[in-house]
Amino acid sequence: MTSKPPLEFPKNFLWGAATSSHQVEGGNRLNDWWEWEEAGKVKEKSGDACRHYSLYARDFDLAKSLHHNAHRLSIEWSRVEPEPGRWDEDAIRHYAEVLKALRARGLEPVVTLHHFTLPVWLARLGGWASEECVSHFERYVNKMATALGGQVTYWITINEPLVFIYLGYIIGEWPPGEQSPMLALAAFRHFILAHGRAYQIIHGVYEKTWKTRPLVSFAQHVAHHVPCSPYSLRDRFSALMRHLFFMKLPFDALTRGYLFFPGIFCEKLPFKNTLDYVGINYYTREFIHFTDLGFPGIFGDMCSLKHHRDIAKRNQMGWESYPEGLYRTLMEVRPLRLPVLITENGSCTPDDADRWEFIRTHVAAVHKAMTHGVPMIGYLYWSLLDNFEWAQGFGPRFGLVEVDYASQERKIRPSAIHFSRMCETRRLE
Ligand code: IFM
Repeated sequence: MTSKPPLEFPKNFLWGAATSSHQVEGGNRLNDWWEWEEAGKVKEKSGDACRHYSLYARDFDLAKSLHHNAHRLSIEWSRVEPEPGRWDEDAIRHYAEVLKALRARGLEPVVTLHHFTLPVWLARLGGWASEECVSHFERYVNKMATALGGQVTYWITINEPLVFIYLGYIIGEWPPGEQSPMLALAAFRHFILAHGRAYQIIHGVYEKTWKTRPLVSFAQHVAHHVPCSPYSLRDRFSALMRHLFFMKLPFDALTRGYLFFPGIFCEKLPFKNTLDYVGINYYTREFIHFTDLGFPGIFGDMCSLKHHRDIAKRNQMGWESYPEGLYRTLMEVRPLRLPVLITENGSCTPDDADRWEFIRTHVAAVHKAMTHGVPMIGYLYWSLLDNFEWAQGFGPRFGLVEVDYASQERKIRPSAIHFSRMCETRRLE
């Protein structure tokens, strides 16, 4: 029996892991999530989280020792702008130090400007449902690009806007806890406007101040949507609607410059081509079944199909490992003719062997897409550390590195070592 040749990756491929401020930093008292936690809306509070705000250098040492050459993190808006228009220069200096610490270790920073949390003052002004939020975001982006731009090439304006909208404005599980399709649509429109403006602002600041070219995108959560029953036209309709809304619509808006959803809205935007690359957060496939023809009913519901014979193992969040879905997603974005960065992909599991199997098979899917013409920039695993998984608290363990929350000790998992071999050799055996 002959063994398969290893899968080779290009020299400049980015390998690393991702985090976000509220999930790891600890003590983010000035944002809407902290307030939500204090109000008892979730089972666990983020508290000190991984105390990464002070332990970042130690954590980056770990990433370096694991042969990562890139790292994604987010800036905590509520720290740098604790009141409208008032900048906390210490917090800005902190993030400048964080970026320097990454560069000093040979890690390329990938910086997210908004990862689910809002300063409390902005949430009180109506958050993303209010158009005012767009101009506040513009001011914040301008300040960050000016203060930190010298260290950053890869920017992500907004993380997973549609997840945020679904959980915050449709089912109300996250702040602001709304269940309003009208507010959801307003927030969606404002996210699109905010991204477009942020794109223009970052490019403007780089042209004027840094004389380099940034690469700006957003991180889109993409699930592979399939009908619960392939024989049901109604299930197929809902799966298609979900796919159009969650995948096609945002990319069309940001590349072609119009917001269009059949029968619901149509608007020409004041910008187009505002993606320098595509950021994909991929985790699983979702089985969808029809509920009704209203809004958001047309997007159907998820069925669990617990006993379906084709379904692979599920993780602590109940998500199935389905690498083929990542390959198909990448093939679907290929016509955009933009480079693609996997901005998140990961699994939370008590069985670390499953984590490595997850990584191995998903990286193989990325490689397959590359050989079929998708220009890949890199792969960032979610997450470097175990962390605060929002409404699910500290239960789900996504980390390459295990965190003991009581002692704040870190322990490298075997899957991290397997992954590090791949990062070092740029090949998957
Ligand atoms: O932890 C989250 C992250 O904040 C956004 N993407 C999905 C991850 C896992 O649920």
